[in-house]
Amino acid sequence: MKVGIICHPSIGGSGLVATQLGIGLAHRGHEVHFISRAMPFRLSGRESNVHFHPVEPVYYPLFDDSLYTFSLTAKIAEVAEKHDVGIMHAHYSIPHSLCVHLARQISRRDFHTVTTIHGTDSTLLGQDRPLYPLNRFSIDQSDVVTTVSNFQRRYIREHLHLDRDIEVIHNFIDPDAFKPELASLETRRTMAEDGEKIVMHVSNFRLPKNTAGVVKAFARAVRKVRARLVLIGDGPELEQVKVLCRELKIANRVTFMGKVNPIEAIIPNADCVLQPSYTESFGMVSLEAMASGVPPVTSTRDGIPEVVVHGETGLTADPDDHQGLADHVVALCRDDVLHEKLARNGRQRAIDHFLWDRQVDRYLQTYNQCQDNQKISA
Ligand code: GMT
Repeated sequence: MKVGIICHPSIGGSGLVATQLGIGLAHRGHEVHFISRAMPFRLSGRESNVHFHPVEPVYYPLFDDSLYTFSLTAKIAEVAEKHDVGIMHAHYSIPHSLCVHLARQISRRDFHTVTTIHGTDSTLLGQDRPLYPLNRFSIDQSDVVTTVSNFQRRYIREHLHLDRDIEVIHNFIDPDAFKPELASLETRRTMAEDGEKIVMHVSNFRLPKNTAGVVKAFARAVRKVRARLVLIGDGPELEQVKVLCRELKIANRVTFMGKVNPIEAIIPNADCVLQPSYTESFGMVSLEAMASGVPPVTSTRDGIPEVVVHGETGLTADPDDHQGLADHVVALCRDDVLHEKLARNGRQRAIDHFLWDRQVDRYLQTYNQCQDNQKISA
């Protein structure tokens, strides 16, 4: 099979899932064509059966933007024709699903279209009024629509008013890449002093991630346990977070690491991850933590409970319940028996429910189904 994958290349869950899917398909011998503005961050460019097609921006002095959707549409059509690609898979619908739909209209090579909705492409950004009708229309034009949690499917049906099949394929993890054995004293010592527990948060520091809630909960927890907050990532809320750390007089307890890639050898050194998002279709960091044997303290919202089972594989609370979140952090720092139980169960759940291999097969079945349907109607 020849598959085109269209994704956002920067650090983020949708790009990560798209990349791992492409690598999984390539391992099975399929030919994979990534189409994006830059090399997706987890791709080396040396993987066999994998090709990368950069989308060149078009600048014209009359316009402020780079007319990306035009260039992307043209590139998708060109790749389909030149490489005889039969499936084009858009990850994150805005603007990819529209570009794929338009490319199909202009390409001389007919192809099937798949859209995977990841989160804010249907919730926050997807509800933006100027984007809404075009986004809804282009998703509906896809031969197949998938999303990453049952919560997200319900949301799409109710809020995008789409009365059509939407398949849930949960996100996935490679348990050989994320594993407890990667913890090392040497790496741990780059983040915290001996005897300090590590509470870690990883995100793009946007409002939905509730980074202020992370700091407020940690400020309460640190009154009871000797701990350090390790913040990984970068984004618009970062400066505000620094100010809050100073106001709450915990700046000396916080380490800012900026963007870290790869993250596999970092997460296993944490005693817990603290991810109290306001909205999250799935929550890749909590899954990465579980696979790494690190219990997540996370929120009760949206798709998170499909990943983290409260009291079994992690602990959850309302994102504004700073005391509840703090109590969970304290419990994990103090209670070794609880920590060990959640760590063990979390890794097992990651393997049982979110295995990379199995979910790649689910996507392959979906591709096969849309090809079979076409043959039947032809
Ligand atoms: O929608 C976003 O905020 C960005 C997107 C991304 O590209 O990282 O994140 C979404 O997709 C991830 C992968 O499927 C999910 O793990 C995240 O939960 C989801 N984010 C939200 O729903 C806020």
